[in-house]
Amino acid sequence: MQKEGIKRYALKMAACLIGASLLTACGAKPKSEETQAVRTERAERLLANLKSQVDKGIMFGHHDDPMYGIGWVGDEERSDVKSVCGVYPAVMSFDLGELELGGEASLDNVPFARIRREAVNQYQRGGLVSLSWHVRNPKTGGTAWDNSDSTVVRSILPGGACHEKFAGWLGTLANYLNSFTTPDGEKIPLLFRPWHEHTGSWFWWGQALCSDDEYKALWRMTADTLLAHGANHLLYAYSPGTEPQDTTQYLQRWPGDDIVDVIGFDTYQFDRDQFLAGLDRMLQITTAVAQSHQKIAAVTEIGYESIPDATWWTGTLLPAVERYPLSYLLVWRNAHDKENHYYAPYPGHPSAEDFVAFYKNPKTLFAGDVDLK
Ligand code: BMA
Repeated sequence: MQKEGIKRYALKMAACLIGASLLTACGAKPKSEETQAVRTERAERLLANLKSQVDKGIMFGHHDDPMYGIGWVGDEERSDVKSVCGVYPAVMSFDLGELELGGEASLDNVPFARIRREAVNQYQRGGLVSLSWHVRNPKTGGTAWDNSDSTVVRSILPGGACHEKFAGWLGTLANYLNSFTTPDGEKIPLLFRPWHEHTGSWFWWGQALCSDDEYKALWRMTADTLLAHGANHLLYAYSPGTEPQDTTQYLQRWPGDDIVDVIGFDTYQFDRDQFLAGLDRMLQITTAVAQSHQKIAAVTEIGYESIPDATWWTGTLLPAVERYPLSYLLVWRNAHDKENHYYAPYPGHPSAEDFVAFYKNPKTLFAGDVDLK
């Protein structure tokens, strides 16, 4: 936690304690019921380890890595990355979209119980778990991509017509996150990456769909509500798309130094030259902001759909990122339910051999190379 964070929580704690002692004096509420106002030791340790890890190399990550891959779904102890190079990625991400609806499985049909189990496994092997949230549109009932109404963010902020409904969704989210525990009952630390790609306008929380202040208020409400529900084991990642041209634009909707721990961006290759130019600009921006705000820089999503370039890993990706102080880069999912929608190689894929060279490069880190516990 940064200084500002400590200050904020110290103030909160003082307010709680004063409130509690007054209430206790009237016999209304014992102190012990107050929300824990500081982050868990494990979360603080993860943050410190992520910071020191940056000098050692760049961790490789893959979305939904142990859940499914090309030609399989739901197997145990399987991963396309592991099948190609022998080990799991150092970072795994999962998506919580549709948790808010109260069902058993995510928008990509991954059971929430399995997400929790794999997250704990990944924590225990010393890796990092990141969670995104393609949350449905609370006003229209549409998906996260329903950008038909530009008043949704306003409507869920305090005083808005959908505030109570959305606060309920945050409560559901907090309860679920609070259940990510080790067998001895300790909550595992998690990197939460909400409200991503907000510099584009394809999600209901995007650039053209809310004001700067509304977006920032959305973040604060999210972090405060989760904490009020006891979710004190989270680090937070801020990840716009590649729209920002400079650090000022990157920080236009910055939620605050006291909330954010990891800063990054999401980018995908279509045209190689354009991709490399945008990637380099975003790396310069994020690593500069990371340094001036004492945050951790990462490429929160990256990839080249179906990797139609046999030497992409060591010929394009690695040379583009290796000179930057980055915590990790993460490629998106190997979908089993969408044709040619995959971002990591699988055995027999034309780029598999090059991926092994990427894995062997001392600059890249996989599970086994790191222990963030
Ligand atoms: C997108 C695609 C979708 C998926 C969504 C959330 O980029 O992969 O198929 O539903 O992410 O995981």
